[in-house]
Amino acid sequence: MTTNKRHELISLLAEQDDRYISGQALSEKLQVSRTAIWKHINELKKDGYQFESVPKKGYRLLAKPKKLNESTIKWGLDTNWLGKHIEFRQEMASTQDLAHTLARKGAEHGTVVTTNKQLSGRGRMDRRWVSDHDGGIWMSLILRPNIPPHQASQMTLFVAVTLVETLERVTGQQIQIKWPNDLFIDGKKISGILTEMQAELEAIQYLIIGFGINVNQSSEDFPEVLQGKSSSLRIESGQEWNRQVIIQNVLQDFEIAYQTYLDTGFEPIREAWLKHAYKLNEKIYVITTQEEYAATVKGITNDGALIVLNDKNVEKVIYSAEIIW
Ligand code: BT5
Repeated sequence: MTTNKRHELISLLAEQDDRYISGQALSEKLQVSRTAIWKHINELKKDGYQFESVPKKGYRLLAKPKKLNESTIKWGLDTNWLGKHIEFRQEMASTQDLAHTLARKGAEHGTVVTTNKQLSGRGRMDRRWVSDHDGGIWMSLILRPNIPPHQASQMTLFVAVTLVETLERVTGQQIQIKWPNDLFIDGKKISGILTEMQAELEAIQYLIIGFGINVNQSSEDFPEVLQGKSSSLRIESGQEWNRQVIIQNVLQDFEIAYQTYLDTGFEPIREAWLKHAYKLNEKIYVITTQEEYAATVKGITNDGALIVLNDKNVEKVIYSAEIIW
């Protein structure tokens, strides 16, 4: 049975809610033999699906697996191009690295790379991203957008806005964006975004959008250096979350928002970003290679730089600096 048939089988079973569906009905709908259905149900059980089967009545789906893999993500995923190809491994060094390798070999636009644990997850400037725990979402998307390379910086902000909106809707938490790429709940980091690009002068060959979301970790799961600074959706909301559901929502929203971004440009994203901006109109301290000063956060430019007012009320545009928030 092909992977598609298998997804159809799971969808058919899930559509029944609490009712049974007979092996005969399944075999007719999927146009495969009853033996094939039976074999496949057994394979799905190994994947963590739980069924009840009653003679003369048929099968009933009792529980979906919690474990993450290619098929549990794909099951019920309602996208047109994002995640049609999913590269999943139980663990890997970094989803960014594998995504780069696949992209260089020609992986298609919308390929998703994900894993349960990263052994060398990384942030910007080769900082370490703690992700050797299977409670999070560690994911990289391969995109081949038809935009000029200088516009790529907008993508990090676009991803931040899209992630915030999805995570707020799914979890009911209030999430803020700390410029440029951190998602915060109540002053603690729950997610980080890393955009990397391979480009020529005129055109982007590919973008790798990586993001990590702390979902089900508890406080003890974070190393000491991150205590008090990092958090997870579970810690903040007091409940566990199904990672597949979050991933599916993220991918579905991302696909729609991506098209809107290509059609309408950056302005709506800038506005949405401002609504979620961490410390907007509040004081921060900026340290650059040339100077350091107290400033007030005012907004972002169209290329994603931070706009602040310094202590003499002069506007400054920051592309990179150390900021004490
Ligand atoms: C980021 O970098 O925040 C981008 C993180 C991107 C991670 C994803 S996971 C999937 C993909 N594969 C990868 O290998 N990476 C991407 P940056 O702004 O440089 O922040 C890094 C800093 O965040 C670290 O120096 C720590 O202070 C903090 N940090 C590390 N792990 C964390 C975690 N799990 N939760 C919260 N904060 C963390």
